[in-house]
Amino acid sequence: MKLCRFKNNSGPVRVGLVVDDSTLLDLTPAGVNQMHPLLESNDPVSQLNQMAKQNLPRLALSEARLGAPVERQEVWAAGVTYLRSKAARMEESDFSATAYDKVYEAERPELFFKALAEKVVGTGETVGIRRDARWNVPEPELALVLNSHGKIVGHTIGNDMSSRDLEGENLLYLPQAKIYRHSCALGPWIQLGVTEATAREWKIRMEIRRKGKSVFAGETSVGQIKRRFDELAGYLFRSQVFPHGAVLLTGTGIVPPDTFTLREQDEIRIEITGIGALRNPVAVV
Ligand code: DO4
Ligand code: MG
Repeated sequence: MKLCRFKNNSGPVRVGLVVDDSTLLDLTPAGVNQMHPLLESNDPVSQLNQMAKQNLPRLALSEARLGAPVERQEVWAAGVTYLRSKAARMEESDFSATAYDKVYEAERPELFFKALAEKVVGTGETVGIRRDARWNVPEPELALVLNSHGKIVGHTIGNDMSSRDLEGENLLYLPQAKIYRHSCALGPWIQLGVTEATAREWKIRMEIRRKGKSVFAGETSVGQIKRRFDELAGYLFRSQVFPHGAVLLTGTGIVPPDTFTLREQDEIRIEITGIGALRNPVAVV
């Protein structure tokens, strides 16, 4: 069941249900103006199934402008959860290599703040590459949608845009490598009601196109994430509260070759089977 935020021609952002690959149900007449109460409820899927039986306005998905499926949640990210990510970071940095090696094996995961909800971009919107960095990549990641109790209520697609030269120069530059304008994309919607076992069967694919030609394509599987989702969520909620819930990116397992850097106007497409596809053009910020 796919829950989205959208705008039609005019008016405020609405909440909708994507019922097949091309149709959206507007949940406004069912009294749903925000995703938050649904995400906090015990059984959002049953509630939405009931609502979907009502005679709700339908519109073509192609006519709606989808917004990032996030309202007031903080967005956080886990790092070095795939062997591929550990290897790539150890290569990019001489003096941080040990840190990446250790955190992959450690009991406590790497977790870092990524974005405020209002700064997240949705599908179709521009993601940024820093003008003061020379090695910039997308990081395609499964994102867990957590309610205020830390329960995983849904999954979406995330892009943890990163500047590898800054990150590799000094670990203390990580916030600058990771948190800047348009550095986080989420979307196109939240897939509700899926267990971790099912999500672990999903594939993650990324393609980057430049002037209409494919310049990078890669694939991994969610099953290769080293840590359990409830372990990551549990650490995030330790000694912390998220009254509006949180979104947690689970780390990247697709890393383009070291010779690759993004350029303005590149097009990034990230697909997670079982969710859909997140598409973003690139701009220098
Ligand atoms: O510490 C570096 C960041 C790791 C990361 O973002 C990832 O593995 O996805
Ligand atoms: Mg990442």
